Amino acid sequence: MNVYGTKQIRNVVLLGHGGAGKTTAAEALALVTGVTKRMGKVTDGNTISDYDKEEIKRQFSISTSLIPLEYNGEDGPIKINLLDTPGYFDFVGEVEEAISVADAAIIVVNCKAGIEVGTEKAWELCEQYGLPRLIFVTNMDDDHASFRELIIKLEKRFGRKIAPFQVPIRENEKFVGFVNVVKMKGRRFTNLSDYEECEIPEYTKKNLGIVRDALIEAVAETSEEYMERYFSGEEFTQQEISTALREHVIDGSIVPVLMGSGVNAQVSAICCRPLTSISRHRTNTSAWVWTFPPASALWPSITTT
Ligand SMILES: Nc1nc2c(ncn2[C@@H]2O[C@H](COP(=O)(O)OP(=O)(O)OP(=O)(O)O)[C@@H](O)[C@H]2O)c(=O)[nH]1
Ligand SMILES: [Mg+2]
Repeated sequence: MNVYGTKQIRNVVLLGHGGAGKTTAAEALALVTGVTKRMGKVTDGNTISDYDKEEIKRQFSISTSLIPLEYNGEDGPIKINLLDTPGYFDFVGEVEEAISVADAAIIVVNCKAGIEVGTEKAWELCEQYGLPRLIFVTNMDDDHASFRELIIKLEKRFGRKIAPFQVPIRENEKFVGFVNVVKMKGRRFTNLSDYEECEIPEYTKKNLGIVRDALIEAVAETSEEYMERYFSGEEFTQQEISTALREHVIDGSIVPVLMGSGVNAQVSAICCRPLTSISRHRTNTSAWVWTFPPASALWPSITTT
């Protein structure tokens, strides 16, 4: 077993409404990162996270559980302590405790259910604790789940911080992959979270253009020099885009939205890479100090997936 120093450990909290799909996403992440060889189901009562007798009986999380994942980042292995919290408000104390030790948050939103009270609560807590976060939209396997409608609702509720970094690819109404908006590349799932590169479908291009423009504007806002270059029509390099977006996620001015399906384990490591590249430590009881690894270690998911 690897021994990890403090700088290689990331505490990431999973937040969201009851039944949104946190435990299932955690189970899928455990599978795709090799912690387990089989994927448990909440309904079968055999997930790593909901192991308590009451949780098995009731089929929802009651206490926060920790799922340690090992992940090979660009700068070597890191350990991600995934904290799966309960969504039901009766157990909100568990959520607050988990947030108080977290470096970053993943807010899980069920695409079909949309924004729920628990989503709003999760967002408020992240604001309160100043946590960098991303939104993971799950249930994309549901044929009636509209990602576009959800994005509109998220923007309306949480403002322009909301930045879809992926656009879904559907074939015969089935979710089969996504477009990486930062790299402008198509990805088609092959097995679980694995994927191969594919053409960007024509029908996605209109939405993709809108989303991409918004991201580039965010990059331009990073500095006056960038702003001038943007207005003079100059293109940014891939490295510049990734670095600028990373800075915006860290300072909370951008919240990436990624997608997948928990039950089909189409979660890929993208769920944890961007925000888990950030580590922080407490200097005293009231202040947090953020420390960042080199830029190359950040945003690998966005730049390499
Ligand atoms: N079709 C589909 N079902 C899902 C997906 N993710 C979760 N589910 C189902 O939704 C139900 C709730 O999922 P959980 O993972 O327990 O949700 P949770 O957010 O952990 O819920 P709490 O522990 O109550 O906060 C389960 O029956 C899952 O099988 C998904 O991506 N697609
Ligand atoms: Mg749960």
